[in-house]
Amino acid sequence: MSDYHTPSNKRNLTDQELKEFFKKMIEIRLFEDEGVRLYKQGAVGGFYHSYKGQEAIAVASAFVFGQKTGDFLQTYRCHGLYLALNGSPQAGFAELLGKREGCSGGIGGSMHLSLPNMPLGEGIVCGHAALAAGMAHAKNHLGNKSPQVVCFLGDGAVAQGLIYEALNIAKLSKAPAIYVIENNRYGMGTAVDRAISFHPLGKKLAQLYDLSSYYLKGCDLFHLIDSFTDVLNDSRKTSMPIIVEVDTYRYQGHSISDPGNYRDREEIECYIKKNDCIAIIRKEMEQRKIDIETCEKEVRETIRIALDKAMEGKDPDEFDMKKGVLDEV
Ligand SMILES: Cc1ncc(C[n+]2csc(CCOP(=O)(O)OP(=O)(O)O)c2C)c(N)n1
Repeated sequence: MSDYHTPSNKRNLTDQELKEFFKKMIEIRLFEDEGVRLYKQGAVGGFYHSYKGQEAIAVASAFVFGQKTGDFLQTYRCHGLYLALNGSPQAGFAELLGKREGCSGGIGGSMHLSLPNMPLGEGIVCGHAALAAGMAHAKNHLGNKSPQVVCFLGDGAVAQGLIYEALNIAKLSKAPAIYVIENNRYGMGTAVDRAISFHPLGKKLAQLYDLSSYYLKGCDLFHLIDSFTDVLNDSRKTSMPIIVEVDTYRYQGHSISDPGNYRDREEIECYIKKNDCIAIIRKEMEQRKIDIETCEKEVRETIRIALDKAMEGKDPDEFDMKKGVLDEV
């Protein structure tokens, strides 16, 4: 589609910045590859939702909205944002493996990686949309407008009633939350066109509440960085909720046990061939003659060491398991 947002400025990334972004995107992809491998071996309990294909969105938003200063809420598809926010790959793997050294103490698992500024991977579709409104409202109330509240949702959230309640209250209370809808074209096995009666999702939702909206190209890190910068400036200027819809695609099934019978292999391959976010940044690096091989080697080593160390972790004991559940503990 050609109606993506046109950024007002183009940021010139340095070679060093480009390298760091590339490495982070590769880190997410390799993490997912290893995670899926562990899941298929039976080493990871619960469900596993891969972020493969969507890496540029997490990396660009962490960079623009503040890796350390923003507050982020994400769905169960949370591994990419966790790593983009500089979550340790070792603590991430340990969490997948249910080890007490995991980022959520080994009791959250794949769907619930967490960091101080990413308190959850939300399992309830759209469950955190109202939390984001509340968090943004609280910041207003406390006179602390600097940390940005960013709430990631899937396209499936737009079919949930809660999004309407959350946006209504966010608008009424002038809560400057940024809602980022990662439209990866499917909610489980249902294509978004079959699940939601209006399009474009972000624009129509925003019209309902008279809010700003942006439609972004999810495979293009450069476009995302420049566009998210416009979103951030808009949020600071208006101090109102904003809706961002990002056009993206998930490469793997909804979860790893999804056989994917609702789409052809050809559709996936065709998207990857034209729009892979890592291939796009790689091309720019090639043009600038940046040493891609060394970057990849370094990330592979980081992932290997992180996984080896995570495997050595301990299982949570009874005390760990009850923490936060029973008052007396
Ligand atoms: C309130 C609620 N309804 C249904 C489910 C079951 N469910 C889990 S994931 C999912 C699909 C969500 O798709 P989407 O929001 O597009 O996110 P994606 O998985 O594509 O990232 C559904 C229906 C749920 N977890 N919560």
